[in-house]
Amino acid sequence: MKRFLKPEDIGNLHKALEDARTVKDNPFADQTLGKDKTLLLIFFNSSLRTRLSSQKAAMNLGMNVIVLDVNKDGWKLETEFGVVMDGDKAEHLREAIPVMGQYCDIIGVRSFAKFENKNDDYSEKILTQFIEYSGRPVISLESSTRHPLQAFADLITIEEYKTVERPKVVLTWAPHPRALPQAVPNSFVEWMKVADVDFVVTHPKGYDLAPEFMEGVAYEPDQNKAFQGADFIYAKNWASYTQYGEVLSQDRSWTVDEKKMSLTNQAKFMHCLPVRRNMIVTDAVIDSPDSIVIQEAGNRVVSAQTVLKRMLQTIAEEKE
Ligand code: SN0
Repeated sequence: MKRFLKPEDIGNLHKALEDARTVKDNPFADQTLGKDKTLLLIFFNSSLRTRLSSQKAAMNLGMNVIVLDVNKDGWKLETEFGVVMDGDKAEHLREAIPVMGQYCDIIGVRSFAKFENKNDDYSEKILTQFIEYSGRPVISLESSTRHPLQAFADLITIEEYKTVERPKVVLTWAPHPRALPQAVPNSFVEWMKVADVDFVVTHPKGYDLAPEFMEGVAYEPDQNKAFQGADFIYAKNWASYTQYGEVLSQDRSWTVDEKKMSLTNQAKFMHCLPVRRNMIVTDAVIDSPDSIVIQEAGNRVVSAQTVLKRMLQTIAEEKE
């Protein structure tokens, strides 16, 4: 495996879930696979889970890890091509990326949507340059349009907690004070589409996700109707795609509360975290025994380790 951005990159999903199970049951079985191999994690944005779980996953595989927070350390980086670099940015990504590639075997990149220009974000301007110029396998640690390590961990969690063969999974928009990216919901939709689940998305008017993600996905405008009989409620805020990057609603009637959860089939509550309590979800719901947000975050190690293991295997095969 040379890159990890979307479900296709991991191949057969049943096999990937089996691998994840193996990794979870015996996390230290592949310590020699990562020996003398280095993972480099580059952050253009904040992180708690992604940074720690990727580090932990790499350590479980015997790897070394280097982390660079671009905003705190290093030179200010220019990302645009063809500009006269007479401002405050000392180095261009075009040199910085291949240099980073010299110091590692696998590279992970976090770079959120900037919301300045829909086309720049949806063409994955930064991530694409890492794929093109690093010379290394690349893992998205949340790019402008996707968060695949999160979605894979979500699927692993759903597999673990489902009580019926084909659970009903609901992705619901929920209010938030700021404009948040569509990466988490886009990836969640993309992974649920290929998973063995009945999947429904619910959101207020104006919050349709990009058509390339929503194609073929069931949409229910009435949140209460969507919740009926659900086995998993996955809450997330995102800013508008059509009115790109705008916050069109902070309607608290969309907050996930006990009344709405009572319409479900005693659904498990999920969220990628960080979560704004009493905006996205009430204290009572997130603190209830049906909330599995911590276990979900725990599975971030499993998803990262399953992906890193595949990449290390590819590197080993190429050496043979
Ligand atoms: C990010 C997002 O994509 O929604 C990361 C989620 C894994 N979330 C935030 O930026 C939350 C920031 C806030 O102010 O609550």
